Amino acid sequence: MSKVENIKQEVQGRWPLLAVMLLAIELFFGSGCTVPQTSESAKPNIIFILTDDQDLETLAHMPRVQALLVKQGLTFKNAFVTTPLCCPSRASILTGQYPHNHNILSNAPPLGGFVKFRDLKREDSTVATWLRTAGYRTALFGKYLNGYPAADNPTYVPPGWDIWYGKFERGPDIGDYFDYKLNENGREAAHGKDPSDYLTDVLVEKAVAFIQSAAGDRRQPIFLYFAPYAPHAEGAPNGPPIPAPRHKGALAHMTAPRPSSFNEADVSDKPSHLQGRPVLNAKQITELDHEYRTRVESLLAVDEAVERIIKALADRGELANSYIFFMSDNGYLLGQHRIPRGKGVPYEESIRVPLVVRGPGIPAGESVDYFALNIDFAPTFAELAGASIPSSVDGRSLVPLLRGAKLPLANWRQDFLVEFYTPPDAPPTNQSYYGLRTHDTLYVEYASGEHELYDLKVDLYQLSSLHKAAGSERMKVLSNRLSKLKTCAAKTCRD
Ligand SMILES: [Ca+2]
Ligand SMILES: [Ca+2]
Repeated sequence: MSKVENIKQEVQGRWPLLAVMLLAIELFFGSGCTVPQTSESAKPNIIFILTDDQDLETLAHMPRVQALLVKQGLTFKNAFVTTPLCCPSRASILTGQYPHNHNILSNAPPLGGFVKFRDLKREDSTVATWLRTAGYRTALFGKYLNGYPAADNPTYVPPGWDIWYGKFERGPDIGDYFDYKLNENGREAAHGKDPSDYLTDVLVEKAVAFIQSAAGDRRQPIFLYFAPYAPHAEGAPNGPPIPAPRHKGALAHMTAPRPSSFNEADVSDKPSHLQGRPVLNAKQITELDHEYRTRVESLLAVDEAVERIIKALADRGELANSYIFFMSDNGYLLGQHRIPRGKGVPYEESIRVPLVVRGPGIPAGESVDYFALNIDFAPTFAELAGASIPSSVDGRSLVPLLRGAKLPLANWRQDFLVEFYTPPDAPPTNQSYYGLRTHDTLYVEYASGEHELYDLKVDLYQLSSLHKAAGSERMKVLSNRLSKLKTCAAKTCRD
């Protein structure tokens, strides 16, 4: 039985009322419903829903996203981030550039973080400024960049945003799901512990109000950037995420997936910083199962938020003229390759993300194999908005792909760069690397001089690195291509 069928049965068994409701949602929002017409020349609304640290597998546990986006839209089966870490990935989403070009290499100074992004003047040219110039009303709800805001200017609103609900970085007194602060359009607002303060719910409340006030104005299309924290771990050191009180314990029986890479038996093929990892013990496995449950439970509020956003668009007669994108800023591991939790590594669970798109002209319930990357969103949104795409952009607009598998796979990009930079004071759990991902290969060069090479046709779970057996000729071909990509800029990244 597929995972989705599992969920369906689970939902039907556990919450019969929810099952009936989901059917009603499908019928209401499905292709058969009549949607009020908008003028054909009106620019489309662009809705971008960005979760935090959501790995691909967990998407199956979001029944509304399945009904309203997956069944009604196009799934990119090969969606990846070029750096599996929050701040570099989000900077890539905003600029359409690889980290080696926008220079936000990690989450905190000196390698990265919000203040560096601001001080490098990257905010003067982001997808928000481009779309605003193209006539859009732009709004952000939730997480912007790690380290936001600067202590000396907590009510700062970056250029390009008309409406701003930016969440403060967590701190000793600032949480991620409760007891947090938002910059609400230039006013610092503290939210407490009441169930009604739950971050995802507060953000969607604001987002729906924005749709109700703005999207009814046919003269001005909207760009809505909705970025809840779920399912990111809460606080340091890596506490599990906090579900909405109504969802706490809803999935008490769930355990983390156990792919063949779970607690990898032999890690002698791995680079030295991973070889030293002990086999996970029973206590660690109990903890990661708990974290998995709370991750999925925390996503249930996001699932509901997606439905509320879509309903708000439908109520305003704007759904048929709206593109809705759903993705995550990076993936996540729970026990694979003996890594108890986290991201950053170049393996599939870390770099692969969910990506679903619905909107005008997009086929319902289809999927495609093209590589789609986080650097592609800025040029995609610019093209949809009729904005000009700056020549600095490394990514490619996904618009030619949105009509399904019409373009031969060979006419699209065949590989991409994965880059990761370790802060000087980081624990020795990972190290800087450059990786080359093709449709059937992952090749990695570490700062230590070590290598990895996986043949994904036969080793999807990356259990046996072939770097020693591959032969110098093959390694050289891969290394040459990687050298080109790691210094590419704009056109040379896109070609
Ligand atoms: Ca993240
Ligand atoms: Ca192995």
